[in-house]
Amino acid sequence: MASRIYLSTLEKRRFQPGSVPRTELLSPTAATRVENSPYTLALIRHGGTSPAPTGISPWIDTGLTVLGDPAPIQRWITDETAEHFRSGRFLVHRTHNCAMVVAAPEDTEDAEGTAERVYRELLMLAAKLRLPQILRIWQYLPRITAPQGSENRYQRYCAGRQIALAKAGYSPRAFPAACLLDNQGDQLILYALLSATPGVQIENPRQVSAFHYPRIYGRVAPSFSRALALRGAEQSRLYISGTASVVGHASRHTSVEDQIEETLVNLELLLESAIPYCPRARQGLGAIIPLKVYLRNREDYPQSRAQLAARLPAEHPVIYLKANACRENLLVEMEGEIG
Ligand code: 3EB
Repeated sequence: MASRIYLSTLEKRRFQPGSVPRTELLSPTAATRVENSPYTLALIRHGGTSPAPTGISPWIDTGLTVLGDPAPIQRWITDETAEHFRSGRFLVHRTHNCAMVVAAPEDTEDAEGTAERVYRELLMLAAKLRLPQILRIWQYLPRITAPQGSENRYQRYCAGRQIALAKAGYSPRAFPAACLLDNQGDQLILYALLSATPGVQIENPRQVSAFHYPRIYGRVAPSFSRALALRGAEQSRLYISGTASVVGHASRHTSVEDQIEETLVNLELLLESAIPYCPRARQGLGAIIPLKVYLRNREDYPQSRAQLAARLPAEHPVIYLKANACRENLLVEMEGEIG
């Protein structure tokens, strides 16, 4: 059989470097219309009931409670055909250059063991898919601040996560952008964006890198980057970690108003640091679509909404979710991407 010399148009597109997904916001009805599109990588839904992925479909349910208006669906779109299949505990949505993978393992009393196992499986899957870079990870852990021994579950989770990453030889310079909050359910919900090419780590000059936090917050520091930038063929993306009212390494302020203001200062400075790698970061907070805001107390929603409306462009899409951050004194956390 003659060897193939020419690449088809589809193959050429597949081998174009830096093909990364972008996102758009859709109504639930519009999202249902594109669930079978070959270019739909994943559909992220908040406020749904069943977080466990059952059949093979692009839907990813966070199971989190939405505050205020129903949240739009965030569609991750690729310019290559996406495939959807199961691999072990994970549901995989992939193209040649990237994947969104999701798992909802049963939570155990031992958050360290849970984290070590799921990260080990995630890293093995990433290697198998030849998409070794974890760019972004979303993690929702039940009872995040409940005690476990002399520590709490978040601190144990940090230990398990670090053990698995270190065993795989994962460099702190490549730590994913992450968020880690609680959910009201009994499963850890974890989904991650994997890539063939590494991102550029962006840290925040007014915050100590999380992986250098002192031991007062736990025996093992959290393994995440403040943000990762990924150079695309046409446009760069920025994946922004959960950002809170943390200055240096300490939580600041007791009121939600002040925490929101401090969080926005953190986000703005992080974006400024990212401009060389993602020019759209110059547009500031308005470039983060949607901005996701996690609130510890649902009573803080009206105040938060009014405060953010004054700081964002008119009609800017913000999704408010009820979730507890990993430190009890943090009332708010925000994340998103420049997709
Ligand atoms: C902070 O700045 C807030 O452990 O994966 C934010 C994002 C936070 C991710 C994680 C923790 C994590 O430390 C908490």
